[in-house]
Amino acid sequence: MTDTNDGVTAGGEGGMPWVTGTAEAPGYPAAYAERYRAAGYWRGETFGRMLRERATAHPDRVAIVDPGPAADGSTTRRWTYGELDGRADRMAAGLLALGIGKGDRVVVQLPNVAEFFEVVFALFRVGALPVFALPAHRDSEIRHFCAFTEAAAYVIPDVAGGYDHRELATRVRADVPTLRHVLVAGDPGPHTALADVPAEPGRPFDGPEPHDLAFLQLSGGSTGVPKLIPRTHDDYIYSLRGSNEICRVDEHSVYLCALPAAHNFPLSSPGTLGALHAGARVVLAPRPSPDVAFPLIEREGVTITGLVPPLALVWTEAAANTPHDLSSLDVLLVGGAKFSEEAARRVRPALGCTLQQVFGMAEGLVNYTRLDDPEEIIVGTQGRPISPDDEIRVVDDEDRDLPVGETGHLLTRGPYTIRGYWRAPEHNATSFTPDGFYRTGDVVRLTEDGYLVVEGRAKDQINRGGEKVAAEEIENHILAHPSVHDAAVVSMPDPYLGERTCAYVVLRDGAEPVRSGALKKFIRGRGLADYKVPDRVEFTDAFPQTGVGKVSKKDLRAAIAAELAAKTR
Ligand code: AMP
Ligand code: DBH
Repeated sequence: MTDTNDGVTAGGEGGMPWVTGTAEAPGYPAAYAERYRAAGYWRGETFGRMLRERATAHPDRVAIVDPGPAADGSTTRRWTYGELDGRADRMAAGLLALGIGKGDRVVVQLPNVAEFFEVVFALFRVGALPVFALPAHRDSEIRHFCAFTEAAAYVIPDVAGGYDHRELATRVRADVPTLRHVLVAGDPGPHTALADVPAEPGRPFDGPEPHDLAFLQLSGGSTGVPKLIPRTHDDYIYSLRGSNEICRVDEHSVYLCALPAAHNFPLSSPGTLGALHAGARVVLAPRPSPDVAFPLIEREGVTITGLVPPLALVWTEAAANTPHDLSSLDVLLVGGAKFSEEAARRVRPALGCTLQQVFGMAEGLVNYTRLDDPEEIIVGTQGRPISPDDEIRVVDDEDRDLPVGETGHLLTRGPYTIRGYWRAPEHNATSFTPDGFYRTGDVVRLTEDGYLVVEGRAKDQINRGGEKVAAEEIENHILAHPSVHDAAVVSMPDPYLGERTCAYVVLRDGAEPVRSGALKKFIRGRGLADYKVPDRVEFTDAFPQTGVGKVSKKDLRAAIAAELAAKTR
């Protein structure tokens, strides 16, 4: 078999060509693409056409509700499907006039505002690829996304969460020669306002094909720099359709987007794009806290939303004495990190809605508990896959399949799981098996009924309440400090976030001593997302080693866990 994952020139399974691949991202082998089409998963849809169809069928239905800054509803914007479609068309024409077209990459870093959808659907329509940055990202991440993707444009808010993104854009632009445009939702400062992007329709253009890439999503990753995940229109739209069916999202649903809109979970599980696919209504929460979200649920009649476990805990507690009527809420999805069984049991009594656990990944595979599952499955498992054609393997360290019920590494392949990261052939050789299974890095157990229980993680990543931190990325920032000889970042248990980050540091012999606070300040000063700054720094003389002389992170995790336990005793 010549089945490799290194790009379009490689043979697919059985010598078939990769029909959907490009030189930049391995696609699905022809035999699989055929199978996924024949099964009716891939239906030849694109996002641009999807929105047009919804807008034609029901132009006056509300698509997006953006409450704006005022809590009393006075700044609320409501865009109908017709309006969103028209705006996406005008923005698409404007982007083309700026020279942004098919295949170009555009880093989109917007908070939960209506413009996110206007811009993203305009990019979908022309076939330019949004690169979904999170609002928390700073110089280090944004510079990497712009430079690595050779982005033509970067889309930002003016100020969000007290941070001026225009200044960040000015710095990044000076370093990245391909970056021709900075487009700003709001006051543009030295850049271009989205509102000033030329609106007159330009020349006709070829939109993307259903098997073309739609966007690049971010991986939480475990390596020095975040990997980019290439998703096609066809595969992603299938995951939306499947999610809508499982989560019972239809045109009467109202989806509250409480997590950052660009994240894969609120984007697609079933998320804002699922809701728009169903012709439902999307309500954008500027922040996920109960004081913002609960009034929105009441006022807008929200029926479904998704949260990470720490927020689900906060909501569960706040619901006990809220004056707001939350009775419209039917479904609360919880995922992104493991939700403890004990916390899961409290959701229904407190919020009066059905809990749906979701275990997903931007690389593809998404598992849900089903709404009519028995309580024990809902609280005790992380669900089962969307698709009958999601292939699941649980294997030992040598890739040998384990009997059902045993705990091992989760490998997966299927109709909406990527076959490789974007422009990362070397990494792909280890992140995927030769026959195309994605190595998730998750350690799971399969129940007799085919449900997955997440038991742990083999990848070098800390899951900080759903926010993923790649250890190596942070270690590299720490190693940049002149007094540091070596660094190892590990997770430590935390009652609220599940895990936090602890950096073990060995200082150089005879180096200027440095304190924990100063080191954190140094790391923050390198311009990275705040959630990646280590929560704790421990200095040590040497790292414990494994049998083969590698740093034993297992021992470091055990050491910090024991130290924390001793303190709380
Ligand atoms: P990413 O690859 O960055 O999209 O992050 C996906 C990862 O988040 C998964 O591989 C898991 O490690 C983790 N994850 C997502 N949902 C859950 C969940 N419900 N329980 C445990 N881990 C989860
Ligand atoms: O953590 C994730 O990446 C995630 C969680 C739930 C995800 O991508 C998803 C659902 O689609």
